[in-house]
Amino acid sequence: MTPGSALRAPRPIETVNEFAADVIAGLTAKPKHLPPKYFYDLAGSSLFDRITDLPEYYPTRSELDLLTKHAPEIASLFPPAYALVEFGSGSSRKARIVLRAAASVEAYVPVDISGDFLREDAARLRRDFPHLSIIPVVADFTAMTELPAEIAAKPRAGFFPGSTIGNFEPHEACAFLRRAGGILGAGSVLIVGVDLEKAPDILYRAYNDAEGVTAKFNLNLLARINRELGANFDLAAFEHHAFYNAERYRIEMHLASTKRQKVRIGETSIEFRAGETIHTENSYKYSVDSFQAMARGAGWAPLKAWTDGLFSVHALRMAQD
Ligand code: SAH
Ligand code: AVI
Repeated sequence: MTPGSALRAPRPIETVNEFAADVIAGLTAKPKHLPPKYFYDLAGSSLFDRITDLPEYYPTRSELDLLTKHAPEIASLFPPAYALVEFGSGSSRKARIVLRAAASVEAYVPVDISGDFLREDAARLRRDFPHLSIIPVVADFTAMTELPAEIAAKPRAGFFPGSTIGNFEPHEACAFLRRAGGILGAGSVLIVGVDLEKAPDILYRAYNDAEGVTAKFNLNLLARINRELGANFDLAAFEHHAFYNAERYRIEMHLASTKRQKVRIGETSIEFRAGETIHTENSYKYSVDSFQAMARGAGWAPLKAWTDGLFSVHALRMAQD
């Protein structure tokens, strides 16, 4: 999808075809897997918002506290008359903290793949920040090459909170940081939220909440495939599994088939063994040092890291040409 072009347009047919092609490719592969970006339709983004308020899901609370505490210092790193670009903005709850502290910001560009959710958020932002240009972009941020023309002449600062970077494989995270550097430009500052390695039981609880919201978020992927691709997944025949893989420093989320079964997606039939899983998400955890080493490898100089022992917020600067 071309960045900036699709906000008011109906969902283009290529998007549906790309979704179908990725789903069939992932479910006919061994082991079965699905890309986590497809969690986020309107229902998935709303479920993620509920996750952020769960008592077990510490990352959002930690990051909100760190941003609130350090917002003036963060804002002081940004250039005058700049545009703030957020990758994977969701409800923009964290951007609001930065935008309130940033006297010289002129435009906010939330980029998200979840178009309906982004549209609703943009309307609220326009009401709450009437002096700012709000320029939402519906796009896959891993494929973005440019920013909207309206901010072409402005200096940019980047914002990538939520530890969304943890949902990439480490080599993809490095490639994303490089791409973001190209989009934001030489000398720009990027603020990134990164979840930290910690005791496995804290991580386990964060992805296995007592209320079952994370399970609903995971299962919504199958519900979305039913809704949009006319599949016949029986949601009651799949279970949410999440566990910490200590060797790879990541939480893994899977959907496990409770029995031997066949599922139809259009013309394609997919067979499941009892206990077979679909790997739906990784959420990598870093140390401050391991994240900074990766950022350096992608051309970013670490300026500062703020942590509360659970979560980290990093300020990075792109090298000058
Ligand atoms: N920044 C918010 C939301 C994080 S959830 C916060 O910190 O709370 C991750 C967000 O990234 C979701 O809103 C999701 O829709 C978006 N997202 C995930 N993969 C994406 C992709 N490939 N391209 C664009 N947005 C993506
Ligand atoms: C968006 N992302 C960083 C979340 C995470 O923690 O990996 C998504 C999530 N998955 C389950 N709970 C939250």
